[in-house]
Amino acid sequence: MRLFKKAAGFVAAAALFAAVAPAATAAASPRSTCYGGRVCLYAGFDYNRGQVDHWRDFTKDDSNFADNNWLNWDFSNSWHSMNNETSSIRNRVGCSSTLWQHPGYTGAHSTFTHNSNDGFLANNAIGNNRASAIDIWCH
Ligand SMILES: [Ca+2]
Ligand SMILES: [Ca+2]
Ligand SMILES: [Ca+2]
Repeated sequence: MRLFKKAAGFVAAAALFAAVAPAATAAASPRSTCYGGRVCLYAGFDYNRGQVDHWRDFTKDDSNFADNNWLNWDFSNSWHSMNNETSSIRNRVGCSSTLWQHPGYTGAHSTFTHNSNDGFLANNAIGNNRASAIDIWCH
């Protein structure tokens, strides 16, 4: 009886693990949720839904994306430059933030208020695949 209980417990634990494993994988990147205190940028439209999950988040200004790589879904380095590739954005940083076309905060730009989302930058002044710098106003 004691042995049976142990075996049953193991089966239940294994079933639970199988059930939660896919959800844990999906929640690893901010594809569905951008964490508070950050601006999340995505290489694809619609926050990378259905696409390769290249993303990166920022807590303060960055004047030049040329030395930044996208992260993968599991937070590992994609070794793929994020310069001129941003296609969607979520702002959870607590203030407005501006994407700029050129390094050093020049050229075309678009500003996104706190708690805003834009899954399609092609119809914004910054445009698709052009952002090279981010200005976060609260710092
Ligand atoms: Ca892109
Ligand atoms: Ca848009
Ligand atoms: Ca650019």
